[in-house]
Amino acid sequence: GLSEQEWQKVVDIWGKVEPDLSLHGQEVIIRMFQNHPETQERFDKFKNFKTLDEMKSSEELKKHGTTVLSALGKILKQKGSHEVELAPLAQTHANKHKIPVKYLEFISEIIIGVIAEKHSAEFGADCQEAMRKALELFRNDMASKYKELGYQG
Ligand code: HKL
Repeated sequence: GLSEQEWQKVVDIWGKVEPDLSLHGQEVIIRMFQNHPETQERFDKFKNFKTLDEMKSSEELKKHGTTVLSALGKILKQKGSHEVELAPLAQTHANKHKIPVKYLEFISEIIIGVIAEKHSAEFGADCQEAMRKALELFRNDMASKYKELGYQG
């Protein structure tokens, strides 16, 4: 797990992300689609976007990005005691969307990259390390739930 100090770093940096959640969210989704095109295929409403312009001008994409980061923020703020928040998310991502853990790894690295770009001064090596650990814990717990639900992920 993470130490209290590490959780504090995670929660603090998230405090810098939150005022501009939709901008961060939009960036995360677009970058995930560009770096891992197979992820775009998973969304009926986005899979036909071809250009960066199309992605950038989609209010729906922006809204999705905002919802994803908002859900993630709620989880991170639980500092590991996220069972209640995580369970329904694992349920839909296993049974309905069938999202492999590998894709959760993709989005985790992209989230770290986007924060690093937008908040370089506040997101030093130790803070990045704490965030990486928090996202690893999130993924591990998603993976355990996946297995309970019979999805190998
Ligand atoms: N999704 C998340 C979080 C993540 C940081 C990791 C998260 C948090 N999702 O149709 C839907 C699809 C969703 C959602 C509705 C869909 C397809 C999908 N998601 C795919 C992914 C991928 C693969 C491209 C990845 C890596 C990923 C990661 C949160 Fe995800 N997602 C939703 C959500 C929420 C906003 C909704 C589901 C709402 C829900 O299940 O409530 C219990």
